[in-house]
Amino acid sequence: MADKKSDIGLVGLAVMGQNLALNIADHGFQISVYNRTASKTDAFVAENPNTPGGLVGTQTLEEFVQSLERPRKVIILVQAGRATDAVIDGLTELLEPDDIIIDGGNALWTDTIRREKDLNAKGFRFVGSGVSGGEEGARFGPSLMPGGKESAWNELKPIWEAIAAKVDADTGKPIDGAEPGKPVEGGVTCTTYIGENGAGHYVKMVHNGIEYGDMQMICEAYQLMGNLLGMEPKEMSETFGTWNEGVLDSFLIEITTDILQQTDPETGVPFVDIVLDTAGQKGTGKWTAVNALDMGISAPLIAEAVFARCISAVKDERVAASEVLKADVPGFDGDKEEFTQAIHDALYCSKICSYAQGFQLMREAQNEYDWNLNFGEISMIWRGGCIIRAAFLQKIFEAYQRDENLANLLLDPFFKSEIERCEANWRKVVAAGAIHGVPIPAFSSALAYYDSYRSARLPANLLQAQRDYFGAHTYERTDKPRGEFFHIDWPEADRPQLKM
Ligand code: NBP
Repeated sequence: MADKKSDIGLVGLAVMGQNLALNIADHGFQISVYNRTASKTDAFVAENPNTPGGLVGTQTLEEFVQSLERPRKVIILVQAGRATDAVIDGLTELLEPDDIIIDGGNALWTDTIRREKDLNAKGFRFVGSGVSGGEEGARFGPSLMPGGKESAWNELKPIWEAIAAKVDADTGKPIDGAEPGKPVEGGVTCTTYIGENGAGHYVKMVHNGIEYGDMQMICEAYQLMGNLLGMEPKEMSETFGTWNEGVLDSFLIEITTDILQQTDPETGVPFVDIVLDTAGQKGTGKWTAVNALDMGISAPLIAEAVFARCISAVKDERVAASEVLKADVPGFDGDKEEFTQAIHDALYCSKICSYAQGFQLMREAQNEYDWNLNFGEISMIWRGGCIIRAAFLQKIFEAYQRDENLANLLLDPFFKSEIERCEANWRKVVAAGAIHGVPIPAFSSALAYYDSYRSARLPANLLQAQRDYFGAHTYERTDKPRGEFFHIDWPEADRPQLKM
């Protein structure tokens, strides 16, 4: 063991843990590491002998805890859920008051709230930090979303700021040579204190929900290009590449451009064509959609993105249904170039709606949990290091700079004018999807969201009348103040009877 105590420790040496540990060590911090299966620790330390800060491999949790400088800072990067609780239980036997546990996994925010309460009661401090950007982000600069007591964050801050992504605010490109721990001049360090208890993990969850939406929207653009315009993957790649130069400039468009260029090493066919069309999921998108339903906030695009993965997963059933349900739809005979631009615009408008929904969720959650979220800062720490990094986030930042209490992104003057500019094409694409039988649930639900949100009057008056009819659920009147409820005695005799 090293003579000097380590600045920080990390438990869990799978993909994320190994990469984050190397990132921390690269920034000059000595880090102790521990993994349940000790052979992984040995191999990891042996493979990385010369990091600037130094890796200290430990074989037992006791040895690990003893190797850390006080107040100890321990990052947990194990499987979310029971494994995290098991590691916390083991640590609390050994840690001392004021020591800090940091959960960097994809924890459910309500688990984080529970854990923080329990740990605070035992005298420990706890930070639930979202870590985004996958393997690459963890290694070279993730977007980090920490939540918990501010005193705990202040202890962690120098390390979190050192290892987080640092990007140019205008271009989103990584800034080289930024000094560890120092905010970058003219740039963004992709971490900030998010808020109390589960706020960091909540914001990370919404990030993942938005990521589901972004991926689904790109897939819908791809499907329209293929099914309606007959484009081959290489041609699509060129189109996505062009789009990446404009308002859609983002990591996900960039990797899509690359993926569509790739050929399958075994067969030589476009790689994307040999990948089976069944999508998996780990649950954070579903959590976001479930939470939207629980809070009564409209976030249909994120939910549609989850459902799109669900229906993709019933491949055999879809193949069988395709033989039976043969819709009589016409082929597309419009102008290819014009329609390609229309797809671009539909994607852009839908993306604005998707982010509007994500930020609505965070706004409601902050009321529910008494957080004080800074939406402008949140959009900026997603500017680099994470999967949804995009030029577009700069515009969201500017929108919240103009009005920190913005009711909905759609009402910001910039986004309003962008939608007005592209709206006709968006409608054209949604209509084409319906006419030609191409499923585009994200594009269509985004348009329905937009049209609903801008409707002064929705048909919920009839719905409320139906509720009053069958369940005496009462209704409010257009000619009386809000909050006064009425009920009509629907005559029994006039009620339709169920025919048996
Ligand atoms: P995994 O989620 O695959 O977890 C594997 C790690 O958990 C191993 O170190 C394993 O130890 C340890 N572990 C388990 Br499983 N049960 C344990 C227990 N009861 N006690 C102690 N250790 C236990 O690792 P990952 O993919 O690196 O992800 C780590 C966390 O980061 C997760 O919460 C994940 O959701 C989150 N995350 C992942 C990504 C990504 O791109 N993968 C991105 C962002 C966030 P062992 O070696 O002894 O089995």
